[in-house]
Amino acid sequence: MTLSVAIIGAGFAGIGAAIRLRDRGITDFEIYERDTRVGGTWRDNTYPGAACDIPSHLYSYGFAPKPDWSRTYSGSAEILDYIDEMVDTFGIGPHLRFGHTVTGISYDAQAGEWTVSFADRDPVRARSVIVASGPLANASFPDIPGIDDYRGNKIHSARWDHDYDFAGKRVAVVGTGASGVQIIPELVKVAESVKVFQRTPGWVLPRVNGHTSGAVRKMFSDVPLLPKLIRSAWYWGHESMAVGLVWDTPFTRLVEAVSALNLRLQVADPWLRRQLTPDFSAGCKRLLMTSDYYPALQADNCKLVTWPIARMSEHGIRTVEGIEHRFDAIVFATGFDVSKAGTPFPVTGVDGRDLASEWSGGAFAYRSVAVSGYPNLYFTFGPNSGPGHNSALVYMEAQIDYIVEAISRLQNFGWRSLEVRREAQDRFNADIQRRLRSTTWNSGCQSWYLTDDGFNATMFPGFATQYVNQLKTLDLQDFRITAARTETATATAG
Ligand code: N01
Repeated sequence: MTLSVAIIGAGFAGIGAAIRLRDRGITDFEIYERDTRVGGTWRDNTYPGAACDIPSHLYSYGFAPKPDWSRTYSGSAEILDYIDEMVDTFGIGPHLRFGHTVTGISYDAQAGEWTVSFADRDPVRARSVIVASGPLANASFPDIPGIDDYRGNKIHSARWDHDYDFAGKRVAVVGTGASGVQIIPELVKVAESVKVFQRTPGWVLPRVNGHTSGAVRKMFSDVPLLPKLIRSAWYWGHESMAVGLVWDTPFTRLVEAVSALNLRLQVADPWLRRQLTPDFSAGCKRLLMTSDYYPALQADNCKLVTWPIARMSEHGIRTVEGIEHRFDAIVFATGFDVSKAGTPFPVTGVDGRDLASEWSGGAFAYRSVAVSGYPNLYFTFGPNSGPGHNSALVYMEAQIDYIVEAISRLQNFGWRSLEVRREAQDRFNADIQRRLRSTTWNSGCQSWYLTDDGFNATMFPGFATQYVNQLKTLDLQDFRITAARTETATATAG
């Protein structure tokens, strides 16, 4: 049996794609998930304090509004509940196949079908494949010498050990990115002592996270227009931030000035302020949204360490000036192994071509979703689809609708394949890379957005509105269509 669609990954993107496929009457699809439950990065990131730094009315799908978010910025548990609710409400459960790790996908041009191979079950055939495995799937421990020598507890932010009791323990946190700044205030509340190992300080803006009262939630449920208006207000508020965060402009200096003022208001000690002052343009790395990080750093049981880490020892961390810091546990808030080059598993396209080799210098695609030489294959959160200033779900929703439109056309017109033309893809990428040159991400800092060679395969250089607009129309003149039998046809409809 050949499925219409195989979806790889049951995080936000995979579940969203499933909902939209069903909306279009496509029901013979399966979702393969290596874990035992849905949720992707929100299933994995359950560290204390885990929350979204985008307001929930915006960090949700437009086609699945949730009027009763309990706070402005929800915690990971409520976001995971939202994903579970979508699975129930839209009848996605029967499509889920848990515990199956995909080991490769391969295209059969003759049949116009993909074979999806697994570590633990027989392969399946599908006409189209959606790779929704997400960029933040693989937790990454840093390459610190001696990391395996350490005998205490090593805990990664994305693989939290809920059985470990931090009360009364001497704890280190390595990493002060978006995850680190959420974890540190929570650990400071319970641990005997917390030492924070900072390599690069980030720009911080306050995050006011209020509870939404029962009355307001009821009002939002009764009058659906209200949460829509709130979503719209948040959307345009974030969209305006692009002017300072995506491009280096006078507005960037304004963001930096507000952030510096926030630092001055929250941190009295000038030396600590200096240690916490970034030396790169705001926006180059992800802006940190937190109101409790600076106060936590100044708690009596917390200390910021800015000496670089030389190595790890049996008992803790040795910094370059020769001091050994001893700990009961070390928390690594050191991010993810993000595939900016290569593919999450081997992808074999037309005539045996290998996507990992083509992407070895950095990934690229057409409008971030399709790649020439790999017909009927689509990526969510593919190359150059990342937002620096707005909700990832706005981008994801646009990708999903575009992909589902392409798959519906394939089904409805009985095409064998739909493959983006190389020249359209090259044109698109030349433009993307040209536009990236003037963005803050390429302005000189180190981040997970860039390859070691400085190639940006991750971010979209523009407003969310531009990203969404380019995915509103499936421009078929940019695709090669192969009819069900053997002849090749070029459609002109847009
Ligand atoms: O990871 P990161 P993250 N020695 O890669 C440090 C999303 N997210 O998990 O800056 C010492 O940003 C590293 O230092 P430096 C969001 O997309 C979203 O925090 O490289 N330190 C940095 O401080 C985000 O971008 C939410 O110098 C080392 C930290 O570890 C993405 O997840 C919440 C080191 C890694 O920061 C990743 O964020 C949380 C070493 N050897 C996360 N190696 C939302 O709210 C690394 N570091 C939506």
